[in-house]
Amino acid sequence: MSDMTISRVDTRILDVPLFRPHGFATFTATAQPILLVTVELEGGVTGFGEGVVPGGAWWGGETVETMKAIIDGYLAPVMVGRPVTDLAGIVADFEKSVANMRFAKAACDIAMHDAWARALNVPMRDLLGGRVRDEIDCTWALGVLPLDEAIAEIEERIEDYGHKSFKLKMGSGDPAEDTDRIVQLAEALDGKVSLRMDVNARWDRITSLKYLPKLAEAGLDLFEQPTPAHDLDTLREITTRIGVPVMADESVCSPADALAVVRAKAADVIAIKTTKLGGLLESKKTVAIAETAGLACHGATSLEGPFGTAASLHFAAATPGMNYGSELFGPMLLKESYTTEDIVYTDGVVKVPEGPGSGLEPDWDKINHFTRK
Ligand code: MUC
Ligand code: MG
Repeated sequence: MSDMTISRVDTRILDVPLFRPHGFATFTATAQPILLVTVELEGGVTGFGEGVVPGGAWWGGETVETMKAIIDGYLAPVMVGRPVTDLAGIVADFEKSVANMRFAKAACDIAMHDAWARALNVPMRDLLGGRVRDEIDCTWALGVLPLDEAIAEIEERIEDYGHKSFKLKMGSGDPAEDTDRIVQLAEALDGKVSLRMDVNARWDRITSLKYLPKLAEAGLDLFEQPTPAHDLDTLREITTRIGVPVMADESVCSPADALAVVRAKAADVIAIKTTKLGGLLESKKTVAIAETAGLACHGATSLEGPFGTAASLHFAAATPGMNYGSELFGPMLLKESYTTEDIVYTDGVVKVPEGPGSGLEPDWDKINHFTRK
């Protein structure tokens, strides 16, 4: 077995254009900044991780710039010189140097998992418990779009990729107009596909109680984080009063947050993002809590590129509790990718890449092209 000692940790910021703008409640992304983290082992193997937030600081406060500073200055020194087989010990030791900053820690955790799996010449999922599934349903998300553009995009995605469910971003405009737009979209699609909404915690209680029933009546089958993350009482009220399953996203950024949601009976589904949760080890703990309490888990995205998306796919491939599909479409939103092979999306599912580690290899010409100067 090649020398497993971590010899070097590098970080570089990539600015990767999207094929169309992606409108969130308070921000519209036209490019995706991605912090590419590489972990090199003495034996010559390199693992890849991505530090990614959806578009920028608006979602959770971290950015590629903060992640780069935290990794370069504080997390890399904990890693370099130690065997990658110390992974759990290294991740535990991160807490001695850096509080919070889970997106940055996730990039390191994932790059170390990738390096270790590549050194063993096994797929990443073998380090995560072994095979449960080879593919998972993939929802497509529409940014905030006018009705005609939304219908056209949905029809195109059904035709090209067989998506059976769509997530609709809301929250940027007047709630009445926003709701009316989505109701009209649901009427136009007439139950042909599953429709969900995500307002990124930007509605208050009274707005949610006024407009979510209209979306329930229109047939939406999942409400993602309608109200602020900390307010579990309101999330529970929405969950119990309206009847449509509620998915907690911003409310769950750690295993402890998942336990709080379980105790508060605040949601039916948890959005599992290996980024916001601080990596694959922390995600395993989070799913264990949710699954034990009977909550469903959804393979969610922070719009990662290929390496981050592949890591989440391997996680879902090895975790039975990931039973509510996924939205692991990130690479499809990018105008171009930066690996030699693309992740396969077909017939409404996304397939777990095969091969050592994440199953993907870097295209260094593309990476250098996207690297921020
Ligand atoms: C989020 O909050 O869900 C995931 C897909 C999308 O369109 O937004 C991201 C972040
Ligand atoms: Mg969300």
